[in-house]
Amino acid sequence: MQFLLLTHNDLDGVSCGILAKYAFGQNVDVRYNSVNSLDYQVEHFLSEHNENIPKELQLFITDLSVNKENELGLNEFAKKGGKIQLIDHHKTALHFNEYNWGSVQVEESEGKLASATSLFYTYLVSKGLIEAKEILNQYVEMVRQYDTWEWERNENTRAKRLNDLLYLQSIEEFEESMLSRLYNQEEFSFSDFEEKLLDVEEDKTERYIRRKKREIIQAKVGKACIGVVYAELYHSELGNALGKEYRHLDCIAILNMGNRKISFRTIHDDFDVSELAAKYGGGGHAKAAGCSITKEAFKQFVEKPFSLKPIKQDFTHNKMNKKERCSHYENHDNEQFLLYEKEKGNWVIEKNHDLLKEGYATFELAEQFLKRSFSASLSKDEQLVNYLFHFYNNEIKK
Ligand SMILES: [Mn+2]
Repeated sequence: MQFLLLTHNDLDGVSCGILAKYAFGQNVDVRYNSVNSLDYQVEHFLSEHNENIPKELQLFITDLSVNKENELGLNEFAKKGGKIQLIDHHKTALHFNEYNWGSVQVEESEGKLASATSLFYTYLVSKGLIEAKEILNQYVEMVRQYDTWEWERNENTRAKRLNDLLYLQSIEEFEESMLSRLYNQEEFSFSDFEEKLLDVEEDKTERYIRRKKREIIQAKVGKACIGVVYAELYHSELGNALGKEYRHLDCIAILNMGNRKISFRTIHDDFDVSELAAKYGGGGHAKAAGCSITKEAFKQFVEKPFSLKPIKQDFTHNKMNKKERCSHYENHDNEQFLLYEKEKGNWVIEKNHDLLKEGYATFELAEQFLKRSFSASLSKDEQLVNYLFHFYNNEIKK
């Protein structure tokens, strides 16, 4: 039997490739695809094998799913006796479960999210194509934790490092070094040289992210409040770090002018970036999506925000002007704000000494409004003191 695996080109997808090579050796041909190139590959496969259904070829598709046309084409292929197995864990692919060749599972068991690699591993073991062992379990679990972001909650930096290691070399090099580990070691480990490389890489990423925190621009796009930043590297780390630094933003739009693409990332459950991307002809998932820089996208994300100044970061070294107290904020237009709890459970905002009408139940809600509406940030201690003196002097004059 010959095998063909079409899979994603990220860590989860590549690890499916590694498992396939581990199981099938020379008998498998693995092709790594971006989200967009898979349909082209499948189309090609179907047109190639349409007349003559190969009996000795099994097609696997992992970590990605195909468009409607290919879905129907693959089903025809399967009906005529073609061997296909699609394994995915994305919510958007659940309808493939209708077919006996589709297997899509978002969770492995209750509360434990699945990844394509973990599902593919379970599949291979259940079919007797791989014998489960400790290092494979460890490897698959790292990939699963990375792909589902569980590594962050568990502080599983090994999972993060595994992903970093993939991007420090070519997929082929990564494949080879992982395979030899999986064959020959009992337990998973990085070499000293890899650890050193990863340390250097981590420092570099941190510096890059710090710089981007100072470059990000706040833009209104429709009702959404979006952070716009230019970056070619580290999109998922950036989306996560910037989202957490500027929680008042609905999402982060990362622009890569080189390939004319925008990546959207959000850390919020109540904002769906795939809907936003769809408005510009793109797509993706609720927390990560993308589109091309079309004319309309260019207008919204490049032209309009271009003249704006970057978001001011909150000043963090204060002794007096701290959050959740009587806090002073200011913006690029020199507007001054004072945020304080007027009565229990009623946080209010003064703008240039005038009280704004609206009150808020919590500090967070008030601050969110302030940041979204006025792009203000926490100022230095002396600004708070000046503001209060100004108020005091005016009171005396009265
Ligand atoms: Mn995946």
